[in-house]
Amino acid sequence: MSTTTSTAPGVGRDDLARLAEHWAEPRSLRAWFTTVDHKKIGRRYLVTAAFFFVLAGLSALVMRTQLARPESGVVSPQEYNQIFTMHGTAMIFLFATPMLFGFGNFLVPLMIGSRDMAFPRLNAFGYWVFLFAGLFMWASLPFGAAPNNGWFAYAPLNQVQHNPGLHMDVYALGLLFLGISTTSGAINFIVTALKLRAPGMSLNRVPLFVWAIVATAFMVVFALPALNADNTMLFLDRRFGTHFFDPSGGGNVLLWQHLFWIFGHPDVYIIVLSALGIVSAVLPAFTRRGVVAYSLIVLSIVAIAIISFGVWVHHMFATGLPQLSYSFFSAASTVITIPSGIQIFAWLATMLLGRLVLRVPLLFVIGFIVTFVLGGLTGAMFAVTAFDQQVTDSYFVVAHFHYVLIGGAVFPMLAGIYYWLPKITGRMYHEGLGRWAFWLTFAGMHVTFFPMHLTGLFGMPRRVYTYRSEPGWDGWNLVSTVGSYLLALGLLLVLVGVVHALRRGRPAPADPWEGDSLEWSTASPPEPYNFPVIPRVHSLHPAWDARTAESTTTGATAERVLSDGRRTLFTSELDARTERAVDMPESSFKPLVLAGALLVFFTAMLLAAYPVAVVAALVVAATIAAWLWPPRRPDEELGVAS
Ligand code: HEM
Ligand SMILES: [Cu+2]
Repeated sequence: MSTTTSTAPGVGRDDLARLAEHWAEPRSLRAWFTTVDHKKIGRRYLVTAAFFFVLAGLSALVMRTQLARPESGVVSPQEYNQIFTMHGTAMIFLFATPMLFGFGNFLVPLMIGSRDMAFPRLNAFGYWVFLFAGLFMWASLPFGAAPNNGWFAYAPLNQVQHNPGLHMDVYALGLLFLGISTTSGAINFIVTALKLRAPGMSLNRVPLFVWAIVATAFMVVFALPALNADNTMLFLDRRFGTHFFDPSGGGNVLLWQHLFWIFGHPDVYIIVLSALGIVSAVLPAFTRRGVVAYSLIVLSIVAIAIISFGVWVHHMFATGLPQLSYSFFSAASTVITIPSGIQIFAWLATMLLGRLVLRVPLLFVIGFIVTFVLGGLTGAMFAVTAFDQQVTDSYFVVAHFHYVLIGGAVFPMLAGIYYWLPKITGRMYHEGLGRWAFWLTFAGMHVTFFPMHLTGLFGMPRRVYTYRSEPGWDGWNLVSTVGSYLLALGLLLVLVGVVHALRRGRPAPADPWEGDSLEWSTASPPEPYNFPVIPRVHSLHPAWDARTAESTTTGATAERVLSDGRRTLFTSELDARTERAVDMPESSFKPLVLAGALLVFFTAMLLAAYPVAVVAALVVAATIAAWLWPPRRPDEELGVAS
C-alpha cells in the first residue's frame, strides 16, 4: 500500500524503514488503548458518533411511530419526554459536532502536510471523554432517568421543584463532562492549523475545509463557556439550593435562555459551517476545477463566525423582551443570510463553470444545496418577529431546523463519507448502492419534514406525545412517519455500503478522485507517519500541481525527511516558513486514565456520592501532574509538543 508514497524524491529505503519503526504501533490490546495517532482517533470519532446517531435515529423512529396516528399509546408521556430530549441532545452534542471533529481529526493533519495533530495525547483524551460522556448520558435512558425537558432545557422546568429525579442532573453533568472534550479538541485544531502547516502553505493556500474547522474551533472556544456557566448554575440550583434561575428566590428564568442561546445559536453554525467545509472540499474533485471565489468564501466563513454571536435573541422572540431589541436582532439575523448566500452562489458558480462528474458525493452535495436553501428560506421567515411569534413552538420550527441540520450537516457529511471512504479505509464503495442510499435519504427527508411545515401552520405544537384527531393533522402526520422510515432505510443503505466496501470493496488507489488537496498525495490508507517527507506547498491545489507538473518546482515538493524520531515541522503562523522540528509524543495510557477518572467523578457527583467524587478529583489532579511532568529524555534545542 505504500507504493505511491515511496516514490517521493529524496527518500531512501532506510529513511522509510526508520519512519516505519518510529511511528509503528503494534496490533496489540495495549496499543489499542494507548494510541495517539490522529487517524485512528479520527476514525473512532466517526464510528462512535455514528453509533450515537443510530441511537438518536431509533429514538426518532419511536417518536414518529407514536405520532403516526392520533391518540396512540406506543410510549407514555414521560417516556416521550425523555425520548425527544435525548434525540435532540444526542443529535446536536453526540453526533453532529463529534462527527465533524472526526473528519477534522482524520483530515486536518493530512490536508496541511503534518504528521499528527499539535497535541496528540490531548487528542486521545478528547476522544475518550467524548465516548464516556456519551455513554454517561445514554445510560440514563434505560433507568427512566434521561433528560426530559427538551434539548434547550428551559428554566423553570429544569428546576428541582418542578422536575425532581436525576433527569436534569444527567443533562447538566453530561454536558459539562462533554464540554471538556469539545474544548480540548477545538484548541488542538487551532494550534495544529496555525503551527503545523507544511512549509509554503501560507494562509491563502489553506484548504477551505481547514478554514472552516478552525473558524468553528474558535467559535467553540468562545461559545461553550456560556453553556458551561448555565449548566454549572443549574447543578448548583438543583443540588445546593442556589436560586440562579428560580424567581421565588430572586433568580431569573430568562438568564438560562440568554446563556443557552448565546451558546446555542453559534453552535448551529459550528455544525453547519464545518459541514459546509466538506462541501468546499468535495466540489473540486467532481467539478474538475477549484472552488470559485476562494477569498470571498474565507471571508464569509469568518463573517458568519462573528455575526452568529450577535443574533441569539431570535430564539427568544416570544419572551416579551423590549420591542427595540427585537428590531435589532431581527435585522442582525437577516444580515447573516448574506455570507451564507455568498457561499451558495460560489458553489453554484463552481458547478456551472466546471465539468460535473455525477458520483455519489456530488449527488449529496446537490441534495444539500436544495434542502439547505429551503431551510434557509424558512429561517429568514423566522427573522420576522411577527411571523416567529405565530409559529414558534409549532411543527413549523421542527420542519425548519431539520431542513437546516439534515440538509446543511447530514447531507454534506454523507458526501464526505463517500468521498473520503477510500482514503480512510483503503477501499472503494459500491456506486449503485450509494445511489440508492442517496435517493432514499433525499426522498425520505422531504417526505418526512415537508409536511411538518403544514401541520405546524395548522397549529400542531412541537413536543406533544399525542393529539386528538384534527382535520389537516392526521394525514400529514402519517405521511411524515412513512417518510421517516424511508429515510431510515436510506441511512441503513449507507451503513450497508460502508460494510460492503470494507468486505468486498476494490482496493483504493492513492488518489481515486483526482482531488486537489494533500491528503490525496498519501497512500490509502495513509502510513502512520502520513508523509515520508514533509511536502512543500506552492499553490492552493498542491495535489493537482504534483499531478500536472513533472518538474518539482511547482508541485508539492519534498521539504525534509525527518526520519530520526517521531518528528514533524513547526512553521510560522501566517506564511508557513520552517521554524524547527518538533518531537511528537509516543503512545500513552494517561489520556484514558484521566478520562476514566473524570467519568468516575461525574458519576459520583450524579449519585451524590461526594466522598468518591473527591477521591476521583484527586486522581484527576495526580494524572494531570504526571502528564505535565517534564520528560526524562532531554530534547535540547528541539521543542516538545505534548
Ligand atoms: C434521522 C431522521 C430524523 C427524524 C425522523 C427526526 C424526527 C424528529 C421529530 C419528530 C422531532 C420532534 C419531537 C417533538 O417535538 O415531539 C425531532 C426533534 C428534534 N430533532 Fe430530529 N429527527 C431526525 C434527525 C435529526 C438530526 C440529524 C438532528 C440534528 C443534527 C436532529 C435534531 C433534532 C432536535 C434538536 C430536535 C428538538 C428536540 C427538542 O425539542 O428538544 N434531528 N426530530
Ligand atoms: Cu439561531
